[in-house]
Amino acid sequence: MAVEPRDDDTIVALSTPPGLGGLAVVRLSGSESVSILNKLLPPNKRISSKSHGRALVTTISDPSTGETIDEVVLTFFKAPHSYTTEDLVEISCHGGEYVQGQILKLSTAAGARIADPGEFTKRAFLGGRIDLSQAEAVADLISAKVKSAHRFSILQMQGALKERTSFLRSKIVELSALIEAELDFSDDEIVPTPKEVIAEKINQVLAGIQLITDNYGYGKIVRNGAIVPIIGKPNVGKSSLLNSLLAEERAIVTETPGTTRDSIECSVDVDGFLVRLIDTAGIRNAGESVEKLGIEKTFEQIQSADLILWLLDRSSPLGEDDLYIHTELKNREYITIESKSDLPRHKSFDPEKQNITPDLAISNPTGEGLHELSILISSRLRKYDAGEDAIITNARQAAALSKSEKSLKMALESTINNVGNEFISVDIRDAMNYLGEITGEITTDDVLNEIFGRFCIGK
Ligand SMILES: Nc1nc2c(ncn2[C@@H]2O[C@H](COP(=O)(O)OP(=O)(O)OP(=O)(O)O)[C@@H](O)[C@H]2O)c(=O)[nH]1
Ligand SMILES: [Mg+2]
Repeated sequence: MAVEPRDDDTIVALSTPPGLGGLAVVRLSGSESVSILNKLLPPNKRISSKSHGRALVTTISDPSTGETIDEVVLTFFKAPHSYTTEDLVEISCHGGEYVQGQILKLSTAAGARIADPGEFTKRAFLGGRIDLSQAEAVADLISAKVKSAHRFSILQMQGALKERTSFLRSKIVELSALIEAELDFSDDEIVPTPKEVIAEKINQVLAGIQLITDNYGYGKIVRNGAIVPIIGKPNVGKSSLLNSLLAEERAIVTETPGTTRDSIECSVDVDGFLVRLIDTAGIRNAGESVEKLGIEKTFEQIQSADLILWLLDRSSPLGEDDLYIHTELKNREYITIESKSDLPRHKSFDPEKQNITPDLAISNPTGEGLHELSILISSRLRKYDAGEDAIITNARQAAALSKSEKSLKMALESTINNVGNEFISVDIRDAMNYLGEITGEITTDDVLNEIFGRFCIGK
């Protein structure tokens, strides 16, 4: 019969990737972790409460046969001073599949249960060591590939978002106390707070929320990567630029205009940002149906881009297709690039005459301007940063903030319109609870399962 997992079981899992490696780490966490592990250790080398924070070199054996499985290093962290807030042991063993498998098998035979994905971090949350935004940051830190993603996951793991939302929530709690006090007492017993004062306090919290929300766009760029299509008329060198930035021959390059029909997306680290470069079909007012479909897709990509790289071929005349693209770029963030700078400027290549000012010139064969382009891309992406450390990086956090903002706006409107305090107080309470969703003060099992289910096993 399957045993229902409980939060107070002692759990075990491999915390390093499965497969071969020099070393592997198996973690055990829970009140029984020491007694379980001691069953596998020689009597003179067992863990006691004095072993906290110390490394112990010992052997692990199969208690039923006495066979030595491995020589290991154990590190013991006594509750509550551990990652999970429970008694926790990290077993550094040799990184062979058999050894890892045997240690897991012997631990479960001795009473541990194999951990669910993210269960160690879930226990850190349930034990009150970290809040939900910090738990999410652990997952972000593990998946961070570039500097900017790493920086924000570290800030969030250290509690930047938690502190900011807790501060805003405390302001709402004060507000709620003010309003509810008036509900409990008559006007003779308490001097009512003027509605202007209440409105001002609501506005202050709204401004705080706005500051964090403003940075969501940047948070998405940092976490999921910036969407950066390379566009231009056919043959300007878009696919060549993609290849240059990736430093590999990823897209097909030919001298025939209209080579790229379907877009290709590749992720690359550009000066610390994860950039999702998209090579697109060249835009021209011609071509047969397949090419036309490709061009339609390019226009969609222009609309959803965080930043566009627009190429102009300096070795050919500036044409109607270029001018048409320019009109499509209105109100979009883009960098204008003069391509093929190793070739002479065509005498009819005159962007300045059309009020187009190239930001820089590049050449794929010589590499001229490519480093400058990387720097320019990162500095343009940094413009999205509202300078806020408490940045939200996922839709769950954004939704909670937006619900809180909506409730506060309703409370503000009611305050201005002299609607009774009992109505205002309901909206204020809602706003408070929605903010609590970010840190996990208010949460459901479903939300927790959804968040921790996305972690890998052993984290
Ligand atoms: N001299 C020179 N030639 C280049 C440069 N970049 C690309 N080319 C050449 O220009 C031609 C077109 O390059 P592609 O990269 O395929 O251009 P594209 O914009 O992707 O073209 P389509 O996919 O047809 O829209 C090829 O013959 C390339 O070798 C450059 O910087 N200098
Ligand atoms: Mg191409």
